[in-house]
Amino acid sequence: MDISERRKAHPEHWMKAAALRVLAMDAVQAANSGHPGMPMGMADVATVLFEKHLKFDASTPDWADRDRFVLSAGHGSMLLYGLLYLTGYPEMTLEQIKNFRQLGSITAGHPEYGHAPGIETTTGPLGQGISNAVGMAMAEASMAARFGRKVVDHYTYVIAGDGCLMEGISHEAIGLAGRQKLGKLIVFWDNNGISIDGEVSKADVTDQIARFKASGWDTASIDGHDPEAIDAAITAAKKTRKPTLIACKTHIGYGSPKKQDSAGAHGSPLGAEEIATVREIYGWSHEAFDIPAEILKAWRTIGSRGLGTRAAWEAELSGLSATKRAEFERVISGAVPKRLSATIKALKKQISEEKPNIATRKSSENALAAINPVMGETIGGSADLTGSNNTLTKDLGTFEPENRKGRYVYYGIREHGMAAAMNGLAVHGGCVPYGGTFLTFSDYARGAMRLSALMGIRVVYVMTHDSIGLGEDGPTHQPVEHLAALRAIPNMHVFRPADAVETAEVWELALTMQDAPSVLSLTRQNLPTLRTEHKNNNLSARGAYVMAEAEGKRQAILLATGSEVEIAMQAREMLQAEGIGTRVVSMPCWELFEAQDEAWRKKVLPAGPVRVGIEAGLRFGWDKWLSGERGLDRKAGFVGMEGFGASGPAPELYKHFGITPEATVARVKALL
Ligand SMILES: Cc1ncc(C[n+]2csc(CCOP(=O)(O)OP(=O)(O)O)c2C)c(N)n1
Ligand SMILES: [Mg+2]
Repeated sequence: MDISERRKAHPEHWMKAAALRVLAMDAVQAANSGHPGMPMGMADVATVLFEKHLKFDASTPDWADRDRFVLSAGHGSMLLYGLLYLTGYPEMTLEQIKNFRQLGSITAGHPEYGHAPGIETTTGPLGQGISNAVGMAMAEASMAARFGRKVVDHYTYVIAGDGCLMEGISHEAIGLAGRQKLGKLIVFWDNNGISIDGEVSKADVTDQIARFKASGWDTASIDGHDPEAIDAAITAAKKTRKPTLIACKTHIGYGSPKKQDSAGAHGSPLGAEEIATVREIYGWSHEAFDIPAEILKAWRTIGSRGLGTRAAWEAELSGLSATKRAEFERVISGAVPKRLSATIKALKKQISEEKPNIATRKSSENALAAINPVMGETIGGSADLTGSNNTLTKDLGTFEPENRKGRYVYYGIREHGMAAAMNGLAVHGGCVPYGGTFLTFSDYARGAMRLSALMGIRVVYVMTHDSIGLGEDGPTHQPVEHLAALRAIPNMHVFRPADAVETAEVWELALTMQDAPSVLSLTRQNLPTLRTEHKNNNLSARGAYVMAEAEGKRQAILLATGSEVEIAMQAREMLQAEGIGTRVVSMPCWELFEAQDEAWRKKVLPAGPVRVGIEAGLRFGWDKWLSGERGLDRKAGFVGMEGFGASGPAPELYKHFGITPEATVARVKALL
């Protein structure tokens, strides 16, 4: 069917979809940058979805029970901005559309979470959106089990491109979704056969339908420009108990004589002349950014279609018992329960009395055993290392199709998919995800971890086996550059607790700080309890603090994190015995220390003494604390790794690589 026939067959639909197409063409042209091809190709699918199926109310974008819509093919951002503007999301004004991709506008190059209501997650790095959506659908299922279908009953829709499906992360995501039978997850694949380098077939001949089927999905193949076929496919997909892939055969740059079906439509303006031609083909006679009243009205009617449903939903919410309703509102707001603080204090007190000699991964499990019963919104999990990451606590139950009340997810060996799903759980709201793997495999999750930080969302990465201290598994498994690499991500809190007390403290911080993700770097090897005197205050909250003060004249400061604080304490004993006054500073979180005022930082790191940093990782980044912050190059030293580790028992490795109290003492003395 050519365009003139399509226009005749569905004139009203055509004009609504044309509005989306024209806005995309014009905004990209005005910005002289952007991606018109994808919105022009997927406008029909988006129009039918919003008009006939999506449950939303543009006037109340944060309605907790709205359907989620994820534009995984984030380069097509103008499709999303156009939808939000046309349906009447208050913040998405025509002014913002005109300022597409300009500094300070909410219409960024790729959709950014937090810029405007209606942008459910940040997309652009291909494959992330579809993988976030898996987490959103999991959150929906979990919330429904906890609060009932009367208040939680929504779908998650995704538009994904060839790129999203080619990315490895999609394989992890669809495997997880298939296993979890996420029947309310519906993915539209913009099957246009084109990516930046030209025909997709140059690089990929995967039978996507067969791949999704093999992963436990339902599938459908439709003409992505036929509104009736789109409607029928969505109606069918909503009924099944499996997630559904709807392969939509489309034309990139639909209607552009020069660019349709070519990579030329992907990521550059069509040009004024071509745009004029396309307008004619569309039957669109209006100026740029001029949406005729009648068409805008039709779109606004779509935007307010959900008003009644939302009002009814609010009545349902009021019908919940007071306790349940308060709990629902609390978890949606993201606030931690009041009991959390007292729970952590009690745990800390118990630890300082019992003084266990345990790995911080075990301390983390103990902290979770206290936290999980008071925080019904935690959703734990691990990428097939449950017994090693110590992420499972009693009574969580397994999250699975037969038990949506379960709060523990077996993510499988899918670090990246796990991290992206956790992002989805977090942005959905009502869930606080944490998930484990070995610290060294943070590399495999990093793409999604960076987005947790960029979005500023509460996701807790439980990363155990955090140094050569893991021993015999050797250098493939021993992180050396990872702490530096994670600290390099803005807005990521990297916690490396020194003992069981600090571990309890950093868990409290990770759960309380709603606007940043956290990495908990935890040991495999046992560590003594260093904080033997109970303090109600969360000392880790300031990032670094004096763990042991110098006796006599303060000549040295040892700065250490995690397992190396014990080494610092032993080195201090030896130095004090020789009359060298030595302070030990524990630094469980650089980022929080950085955020303290100068007075605190100066108190912890005064000018003058020799400073030696101790961490079983690379020095990269440490000089900020050693020679910066009132320190001096000639008085700064570091005890740590200089390259990859080795396979062997942990105590021997520490000796072999010279991360010992003796080496620390020698370093201090050489600098005095
Ligand atoms: C992880 C990642 N790699 C590369 C890119 C750069 N990139 C943006 S769009 C694109 C091609 C996507 O092709 P497709 O999904 O088919 O989109 P279409 O051209 O059909 O709009 C690429 C490689 C990216 N955004 N993310
Ligand atoms: Mg494509």
